[in-house]
Amino acid sequence: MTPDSVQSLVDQLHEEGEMDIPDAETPDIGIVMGSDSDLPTMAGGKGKRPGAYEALATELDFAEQTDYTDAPDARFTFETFVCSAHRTPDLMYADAETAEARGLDVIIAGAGGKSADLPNMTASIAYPLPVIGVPVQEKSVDSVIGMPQGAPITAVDAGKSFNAALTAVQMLSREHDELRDRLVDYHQSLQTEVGAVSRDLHELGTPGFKAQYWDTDEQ
Ligand code: RP5
Repeated sequence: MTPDSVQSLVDQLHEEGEMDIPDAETPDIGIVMGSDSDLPTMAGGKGKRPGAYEALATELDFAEQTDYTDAPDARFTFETFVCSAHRTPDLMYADAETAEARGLDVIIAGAGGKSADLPNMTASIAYPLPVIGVPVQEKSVDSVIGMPQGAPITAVDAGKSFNAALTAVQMLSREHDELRDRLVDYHQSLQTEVGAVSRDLHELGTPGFKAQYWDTDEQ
């Protein structure tokens, strides 16, 4: 029997799928992960490299939508859920099955372990919505990318949810010039950083660069 905590989410997703809400007010990107223990990898933080949350919220001016019926002011938004493929298959199914009706344009799905089935099952159920898989660990790569012919998934390298977010926005940017501009600006900022660091390394010399950029105990 499905517990109330799961069933209420399943019901909510189906109710949202029935609502007639303008596309501009629904989340554009759905992020799902197999466990909240995946959050440091999927969002960033807790000693992990920056994740999808930083890419979207910090670099590309998206807002996280936490109430489907009350969109944030930001035009572009994402939502976040935990859906375990093996412990809550009903929730995984409902999330993927309703995604298109709820106005999502692309899903980022991450899972860890050797049987990281959430991304590929989500891709199968949500089809034709595109799904970008994130193997949360190295040992998850084969199970995330190993889809049979005719059942597509796009995937990033282990742990690189930041890139999954960029890929999702690249997809959206084909319809939204504003997002294309944000992506170009972000790439420009990366170039600017490399240029500045290169000049400092060249002009300060290696010892001077270490003294300025590195922690003293790293030198
Ligand atoms: C964790 O369990 C993994 O990080 C994975 O995402 C999560 C969910 O696995 P299942 O509950 O689907 O087996 O080890």
